[in-house]
Formats: sequence, structure tokens, C-alpha cells
Amino acid sequence: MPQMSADQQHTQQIEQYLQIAEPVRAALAAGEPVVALESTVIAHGLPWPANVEVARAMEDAVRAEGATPATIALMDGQIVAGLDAAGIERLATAEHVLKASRRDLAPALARKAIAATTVAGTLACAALAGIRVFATGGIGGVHRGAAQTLDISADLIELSRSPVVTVCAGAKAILDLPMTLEYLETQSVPVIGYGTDELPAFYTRSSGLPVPHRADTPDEVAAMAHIQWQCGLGGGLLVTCPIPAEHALAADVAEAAIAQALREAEEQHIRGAATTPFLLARVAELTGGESVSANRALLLNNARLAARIACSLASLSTITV
Ligand code: PSU
Ligand code: MN
Repeated sequence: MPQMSADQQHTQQIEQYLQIAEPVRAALAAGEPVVALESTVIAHGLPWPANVEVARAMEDAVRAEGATPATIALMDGQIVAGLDAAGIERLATAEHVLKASRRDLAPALARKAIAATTVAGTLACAALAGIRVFATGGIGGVHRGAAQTLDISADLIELSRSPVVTVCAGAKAILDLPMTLEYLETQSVPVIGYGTDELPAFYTRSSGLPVPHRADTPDEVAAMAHIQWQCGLGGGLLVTCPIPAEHALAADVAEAAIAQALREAEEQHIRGAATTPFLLARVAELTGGESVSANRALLLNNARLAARIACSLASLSTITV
């Protein structure tokens, strides 16, 4: 039998656990643009049937810009990069869908559990699949009171680890946003305001907090990523793109809902991995249908921008990380 190189053995090992959908595999092999999409928003972020509709609309937005979407989740003992329509439906309607961050990937695969991937989980899977651009809604961050609880999302570490451009609408003010920016600085993640000098706060376009870098076109973002990887600096880049103005919530509405959700989490002693889902669900309930349409608008906007960045990156010469 011919000898396999260590690299080939490694690839073969990963392939047992990684199912890349055919259109995604073909696009990657041809150096064509691919955008990873997360699945937490399908399983945990939005109510049914809005979740299925938004997941499909995000994929359509990516395709409309000339890129191939790859929605990522764990099913039947494999990481699936490029869920099909049936996979999306299954994720949206299954009873117990795990929330998988990087630490949960191996246990969930071993148990053949169905799991939606968080930003950290999706980034780790995208990197394994060789996907370089990822669109999400809001990232996790440093929680308020983290000086006591040490509750800091693994998203922030993974952003520094996986060589992927993440496009988000900033982070919700359920988090300590100044500390989140500090932590991203410590982790050496370039934070790039897209068409803005301030960190967007998900439902609202601005937090009043300056970001260190700015880009106004997809080409500018692609150039930054390309140079970071060509120079061997590794890791990811975070693009923060404000929600389109016509869909932004009034600042006082968002703030009131966030303040109440935080109070309730405190009263009910919500801790650890349950904290973010609790806060997100309460904020969504308290702002009613308005938050769902805002969420939809920013997700589609981010998918579109991510696709444009992926197209621009693909047009640059071969990338070596
Ligand atoms: N913030 C949002 N929407 C989300 C999340 C955070 O505005 O959907 C989800 C993402 O999946 C993110 C995760 O990666 O919550 C962070 O969870 P934790 O704080 O437990 O790391
Ligand atoms: Mn946490």
C-alpha cells in the first residue's frame, strides 16, 4: 500500500467527521467564493417559521452576489458544511438542539447529537472546511459583571484563532461592550467598522464606542484579510456592519428591553452557557415582532456583505495561511 503523508492522513481523519455539500466542495476546489452561515439563529435565534424563511433568504442573498452559501451544523456524527433544505427544516423543528461552541464539537459528534453552532463553533468548522468568510448576526462577548463571573464568550478567542472574516452587526448591549472591545484587542483581532467609525450595537447603528479600523468597500476588507494571511499573521478579522437605518430599533426601546432582561437573569440566577440564550429570548419577547424584523434585516445585510467580501477575496491571488 502506498505511504500516506501526515497531511493526507490528517485530511482523511477529518473527512470522517466533515461532510461538505457538493456545491460547496466544488466552489472551494475551484477557488470560488463561499460564505459560511451559522445555525444558532435557526435553532435558537428566531421563532419557527421565521427561522426557516430567514435561513433560506440568507442563502439566497449570498447566491445573488455570486457566492455559494454553506450553512453549518452538526448532525448524525458529522459537521455538515452546506445544509440542504431538509437539513435546515430538521434543525428548525427538532426538539432538542444543542448549542455547540468549540468545546462542544467533539462531545456532540461522539454522541451523534443534532447541534446548532455558535459563532465560535461555526468559525472552527468553517476553518476545518477551508471556508474564509462567515456571516452572522451578533457575536458573543464579555458579559456585564465578568470581573466577578469570568463569563467571556469563546467567540472572542475563536475570532483570533480561525483564519476567517466574520461579518456581524456588532454585539448587543446585553454585553459589556467596552470590555468586549478591550478583549478583542488583547486577542489581536482586527475590528473593522464597515462604513462607520463606531461599534454597532446590533439593534442600533451605534454604541458610541470607537472601533480601531474602518473599511468602506468589500475590496478594502478583502485586502486587509489577504495581507493578514499572506504575512502569516493568521487568525480572523471582525467586520462590524451597522443594521440598515430603516430597520434599526429606537435606542430607548432596545435599552429598556435589555435592562429588564438583565434584571430578570440576575433574579433567576441564570449562569454560564444558559445566559446568552436567556437574554436573547427575553429581549426578543420584550421588543415583540419589531426585533424579529430588525434581526432579519441585519442578517440579510450581513450575508450580502460577506458574499461581496468573499468574491473580492477570491479574485485576489491564491491565499496561503
Ligand atoms: N448574540 C446575538 N445573537 C446570537 C448569539 C449572541 O446577538 O445568536 C449567539 C451566537 O451563537 C453566539 C453565542 O456565538 O450566542 C454566544 O454565546 P456565549 O455567550 O454563551 O458564548
Ligand atoms: Mn459564557
